[in-house]
Amino acid sequence: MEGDTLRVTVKNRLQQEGTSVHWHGVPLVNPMDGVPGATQTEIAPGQDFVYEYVAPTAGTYFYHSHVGLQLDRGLYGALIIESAQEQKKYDQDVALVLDDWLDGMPGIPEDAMKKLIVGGDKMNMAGMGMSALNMPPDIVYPTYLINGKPAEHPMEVMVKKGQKIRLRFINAAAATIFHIALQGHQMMVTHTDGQPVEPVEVDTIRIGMGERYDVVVTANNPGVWQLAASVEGAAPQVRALFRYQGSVGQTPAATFAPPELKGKMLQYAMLKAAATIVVPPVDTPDLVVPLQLSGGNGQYVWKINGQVFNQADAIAIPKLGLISFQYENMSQMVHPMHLHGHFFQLDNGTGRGPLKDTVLVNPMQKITTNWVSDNPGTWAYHCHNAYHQMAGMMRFVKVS
Ligand SMILES: [Cu+2]
Repeated sequence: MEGDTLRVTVKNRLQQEGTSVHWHGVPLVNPMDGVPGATQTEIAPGQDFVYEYVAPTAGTYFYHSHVGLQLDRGLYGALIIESAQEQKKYDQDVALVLDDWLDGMPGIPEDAMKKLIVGGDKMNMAGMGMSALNMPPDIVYPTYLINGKPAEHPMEVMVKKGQKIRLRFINAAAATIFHIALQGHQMMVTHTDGQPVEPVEVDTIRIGMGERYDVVVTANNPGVWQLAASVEGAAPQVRALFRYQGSVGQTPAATFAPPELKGKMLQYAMLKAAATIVVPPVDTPDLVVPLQLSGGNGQYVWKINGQVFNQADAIAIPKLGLISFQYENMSQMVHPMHLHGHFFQLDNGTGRGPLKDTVLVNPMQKITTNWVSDNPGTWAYHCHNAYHQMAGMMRFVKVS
């Protein structure tokens, strides 16, 4: 519950690796943010660490290791902070965590990273000139999961006719953008990255790594339906089943792609912050930060303003300023850019753009986000493609 104190003891029982836990999207106090080098040292093998903070803002979040490629080995979980005020207009609340999985199939994420580096970004070159929605991903994984289950053994959401179901989609994948659709139904989008938006009804949602969407589905079409998450730019999909109680309908095949995947897709320009949300004033920023995203072109190196993380200084941000991050993606890959410790407002042309903490920046696209630097400390700021992050696309920003 919002306002509650969360106390979590992390016991690192890995044999040889340090770890940490980052509370993705939660605008918490800096020392609890879980970023080695910025807010703490790694929790050494055999050691414990206690995270304790007041849950500041209701919403759908997740937590994950912020060390190396541990996120891609499954060190993550859903974090739902309930609102004390919100009136519940739904009968069921279901979190659905999407993931891409290669660990042990065979090899480990570090092997995948080596292949990417040796390959010199061939996938990226293959995608030259394609639209953002069919760019091949860095890695086509051997399997994909929803709540730990592959398409052949899907999890089932059991519903009754007449119910309203809140679905919370969390993309915990390391390198996969998904398109989500529910066969036979539309989805009413109510939140992005935990924060409420004016409801908008769509057939399909594009969700980047680190993004979250909450939707409400009205169960008005009995049957057994495919809830599909299709991999952007590649053939595979993963699915859950949406099963009405008492329904004798046939179960769709694992690979069946609902026609809704080609229906009305949620665009950022359709999202407006809910009326209850205070958005930053957008007129006169105190600091404009141009952020050029680059990399690829035959080398698996990803940069912000021409520098990789370990060559760059922290970006100095004045406290309590209005900060404008102005992206220009000069590369041929999509980058889900994530800011720790703050929500930003996406400038999507509506004047009331949604508050988010992660935004997909498409190839050759320019995007502006504005945020108020009201949370002092050193915060990480990076691409949420774990492999791009490891290959340099990260910075610290120091709010002081
Ligand atoms: Cu990236």
